[in-house]
Amino acid sequence: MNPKHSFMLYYVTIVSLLLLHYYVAMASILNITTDQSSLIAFKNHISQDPNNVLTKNWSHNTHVCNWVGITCGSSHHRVVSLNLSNMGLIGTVPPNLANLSFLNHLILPNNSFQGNLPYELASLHRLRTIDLRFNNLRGNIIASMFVSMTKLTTLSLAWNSFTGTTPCSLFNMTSLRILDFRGNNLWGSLPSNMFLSPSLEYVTFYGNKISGTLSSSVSNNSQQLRVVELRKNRMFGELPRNIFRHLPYLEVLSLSRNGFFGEIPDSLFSCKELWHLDLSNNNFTGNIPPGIGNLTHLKYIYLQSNNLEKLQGLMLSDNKLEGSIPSSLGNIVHLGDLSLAQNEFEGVIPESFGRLASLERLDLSKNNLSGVIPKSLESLLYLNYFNVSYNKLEGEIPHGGPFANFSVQSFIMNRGLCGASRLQFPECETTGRSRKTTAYIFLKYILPISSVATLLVLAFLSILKFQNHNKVLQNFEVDQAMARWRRISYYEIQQATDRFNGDNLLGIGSFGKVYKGVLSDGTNVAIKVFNLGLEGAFRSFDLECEVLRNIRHRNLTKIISSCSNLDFKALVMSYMVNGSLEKWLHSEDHSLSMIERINIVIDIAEAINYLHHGGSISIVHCDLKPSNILLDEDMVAHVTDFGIAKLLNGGNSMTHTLTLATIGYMAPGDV
Ligand SMILES: *[C@@H]1O[C@H](CO)[C@@H](O)[C@H](O)[C@H]1NC(C)=O
Ligand SMILES: *[C@@H]1O[C@H](CO)[C@@H](O)[C@H](O)[C@H]1NC(C)=O
Ligand SMILES: *[C@@H]1O[C@H](CO)[C@@H](O)[C@H](O)[C@H]1NC(C)=O
Ligand SMILES: *[C@@H]1O[C@H](CO)[C@@H](O)[C@H](O)[C@H]1NC(C)=O
Ligand SMILES: *[C@@H]1O[C@H](CO)[C@@H](O)[C@H](O)[C@H]1NC(C)=O
Ligand SMILES: *[C@@H]1O[C@H](CO)[C@@H](O)[C@H](O)[C@H]1NC(C)=O
Ligand SMILES: *[C@@H]1O[C@H](CO)[C@@H](O)[C@H](O)[C@H]1NC(C)=O
Ligand SMILES: *[C@@H]1O[C@H](CO)[C@@H](O)[C@H](O)[C@H]1NC(C)=O
Ligand SMILES: *[C@@H]1O[C@H](CO)[C@@H](O)[C@H](O)[C@H]1NC(C)=O
Ligand SMILES: *[C@@H]1O[C@H](CO)[C@@H](O)[C@H](O)[C@H]1NC(C)=O
Ligand SMILES: *[C@@H]1O[C@H](CO)[C@@H](O)[C@H](O)[C@H]1NC(C)=O
Ligand SMILES: CC(=O)N[C@H]1CO[C@H](CO)[C@@H](O)[C@@H]1O
Repeated sequence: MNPKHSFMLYYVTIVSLLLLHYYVAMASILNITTDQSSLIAFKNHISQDPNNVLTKNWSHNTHVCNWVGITCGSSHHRVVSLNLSNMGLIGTVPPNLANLSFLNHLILPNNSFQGNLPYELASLHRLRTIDLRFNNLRGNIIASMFVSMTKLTTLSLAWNSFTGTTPCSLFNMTSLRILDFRGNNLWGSLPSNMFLSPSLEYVTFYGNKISGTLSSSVSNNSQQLRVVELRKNRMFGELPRNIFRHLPYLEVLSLSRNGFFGEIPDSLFSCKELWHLDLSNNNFTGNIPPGIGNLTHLKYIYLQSNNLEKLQGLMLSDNKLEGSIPSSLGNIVHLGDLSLAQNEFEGVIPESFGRLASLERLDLSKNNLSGVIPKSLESLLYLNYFNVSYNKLEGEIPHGGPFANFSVQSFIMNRGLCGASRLQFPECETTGRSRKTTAYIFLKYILPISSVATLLVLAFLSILKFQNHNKVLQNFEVDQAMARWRRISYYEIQQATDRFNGDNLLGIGSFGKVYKGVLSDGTNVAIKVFNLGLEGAFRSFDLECEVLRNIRHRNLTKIISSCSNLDFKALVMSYMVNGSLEKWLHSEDHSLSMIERINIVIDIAEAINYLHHGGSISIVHCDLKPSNILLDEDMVAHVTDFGIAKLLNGGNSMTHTLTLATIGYMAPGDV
C-alpha cells in the first residue's frame, strides 16, 4: 500500500470513529432529564412572566411532561411540543432549546421574546411547526437554519423585526405548507422559483420591503398554492402573462400597494377558485380581461388606484360580490358595458354612473340595491340596455334621455318604483301623504337649497362679526377638548362591550367594527375598533386622531376617548340613540315632522360651515348623505364618517389635499 493511500485510510477511520462517538454520546446524553434542564434554562431566560404561569408551574416537583405548555411523546417520553401562546412572557430564546431533540412544535406566539433566534435550533430536525408570530425577535433570517428541518410544514415569523434578504432557499423545501413573514423588514427580491414549491399553500410577505419583479417560473408542480399575499412591498414591473396559469387552487391574491404596472394578465382568470382579488394601489393599466366573468367564487375585488380608466367592459355578474357598489366605478369613463347582475350588492346606485358617457349596457339586476334610480343616468346618450330588475329600488323612474325607450322588463320586481305611466307604474305621490317621496324631494331639493342658504347667511355673519375672534376661540376650544379627552384601557373597552359581544355590534366597515358599549360610569358609547390586520388601519387611526385635534363641534360626532397600543386601536364616541337620518327617511315605522326636518337641516349646515370655515384647515366632507347623519336623543343631527373627506391646507391650495380616513361611525359595508 502506498503511504498516501494508507494515510487516507487512517484519516477516514479516525473521522468515522469520532462521528460514531459523537452520535453515541449524543444519544446517551439527551434524554428527558436533559429536556428538563433545557426548559429550566429557557425559563431562566424569561425575565417577566406576568401571570406567574411558569414560575409556579414549572417546578422540580412535577414531572416535566406535566408542565403547562409541554407535551411529551407517548412512546419515547421526550418533549415533543412547547406551546406558550399569549402569555405575555418577556425574555430571549436560549440555544439550550436546541437540546429538545425530539421537539415537533415550537409555538410561542404573542409574547415579547426579544433578540436573535439562536442558530443552534437548526439541529431540531424533527420540527414541524415554528410559530413565533407577534414577538420582538430580530436579526437576519438565515434560511440555512431551516432547510435541514425536512419535516417543517409551518414557518410563521410574522410581526417581528427580522431583517435580511428574502430567504430564497426556503422555497426549495418540499415540506413547507405555510410561510408567513408578514410585518418584518425583509428586503431583496423573491426567487423565480417562488411558485415552484410542490407543497406551499400559503405564502405571505405582507408589509416588508421586498423589491424586484414577480417572475414567471411556474410549473405543474405548484398546484397547492391557495394564498399569495405580497401586499405593501416595493415590487414593480409587469406580471408575466402566464404567471397564474398553473395555480388552479389560488383563492386569495393580494398584490396591492406595490408598483406593478402593465396589463392584468388574463391567466389570472384560470384560477377558478379565486374569491379575494386585490390589485389596488398599483399602476395596472388597460382592460380587465373578460375572463373575470369566469371567476364564479369572487367575493372581493379591489382594483382602485390603478389606471383602469380605459377599461371598456366590466363583467362581474353572477358572483357573490357584496357591499355597496363603489362610486369610483364612475371614473372609468370609457366603460361601455357594465354588468354587476346577480350579486349581493346593497346600497344605492352611485350618482357617479351619470359620468359613464360611453356606457351602452348597464345590468344591475338581481341585487339588493335600494334608493332611487339616479336622474344623472338620463345623460347617458348611448345607453341602450338597462336592467335594474329584482332589487329594492324606489322613487320615480327617470324619463329623460334613454329612459324614453326602456320597457317594463328593465324595472320588474322592485317594491317602490313609480312614475313612467307608459310602463304602467303607479303615479308618484307628490303630496305629504307619502313619507318616502316627501323625504326624497326634501333631501334632493329642499335640503341642498336650504343648506346653501344657511351657509351663505352663516358665512356672511362670520365674515361680518367673528372675523377676528374666530381663531382665538377655536384654539381655546381645541385645548379644552384635548384636556377632556382621556385615554381608556383595552380592559375597559372589553368590559364596556361585554367582551365584544355580537349583540352589541352596530356595524362593520372597511377598517373594523363598531360596537355599542356602556362605560363604567354608565355613559352609553359607540366604540370603533380598528382591525389592524387590514391594510391602512393604523394609518386610518392615526389620521382620525390627527383630525380630531383639528375639529370639535357639537354638530359633529364627538369622540370621548381613544385606546391605542401596539395591537389594539379603538375610538370611543358618543352613542347616537336615534340612529341615522337614513333610517328615519326610509323606514316604515319612523317619521319626521317638518320642524324636525328643518332643525336637522340647520344642524347639518352649521356642522358643514364649521368644517369649511371653522378652523385653520378647511375640511370638505365629500360624502354627505342621510346615512352619515346621526341623531341623538334630542334629535340633534351630527355629521359623521369623514371616510373620503379632504383637508384643504390654508383653504386655497387644492393641490395639497390629504385624503382622510373614516371618522365617526361608518356606513356598514363601506369597502
Ligand atoms: C439521562 O442521562 C443522564 C446522563 O447520561 C443520566 O444520568 C440520567 O439518569 C438519564 N435520565 C433518564 C431519565 O434516563
Ligand atoms: C401545571 O399545569 C398543569 C396543566 O394546567 C396541571 O395539570 C399541573 O397540576 C400544574 N402543576 C403545578 C405544580 O401547578
Ligand atoms: C397552543 O396552546 C393554546 C393555548 O393553550 C391553544 O389554544 C393552541 O391551540 C395551541 N396550539 C397548538 C398548535 O397546539
Ligand atoms: C395576546 O395575548 C394577550 C394576553 O397576554 C391576549 O389578551 C390577546 O388577546 C392575545 N392576542 C392575540 C392576537 O391572540
Ligand atoms: C444543551 O445546550 C447547551 C447550549 O447549546 C449546551 O451548552 C449544553 O451542553 C447542552 N446540554 C446537554 C445536556 O446536552
Ligand atoms: C402542465 O401539464 C399540462 C398537461 O397536464 C401540459 O400540457 C403542460 O405542458 C404542463 N406545463 C408545464 C410547465 O409543465
Ligand atoms: C405610477 O406611475 C406614475 C407615473 O409613472 C408614478 O408617478 C407613480 O409613482 C406610480 N405609482 C405607483 C404606485 O407605483
Ligand atoms: C371562461 O369560460 C369559458 C367557458 O367555460 C371558456 O371558454 C373561456 O376560455 C374561459 N376564459 C378564460 C379566460 O379562462
Ligand atoms: C338582501 O338584504 C336583506 C336585508 O337587508 C337580506 O336579508 C337578504 O339576505 C339580502 N339578499 C341577498 C340576496 O343578499
Ligand atoms: C329609441 O329607439 C329608437 C328606435 O330604436 C331610436 O331611434 C331612438 O334614438 C331611441 N331614443 C333614445 C332616446 O335612445
Ligand atoms: C332583466 O333581468 C331580469 C332577470 O334576469 C329578466 O327577467 C329581464 O327580462 C331582464 N330585462 C331585460 C330588459 O332584458
Ligand atoms: C354650534 C352648535 O352647537 N350648533 C348647534 C348644534 O345643534 C343644536 C341643536 O339644534 C343647536 O342648538 C346648536 O346651536
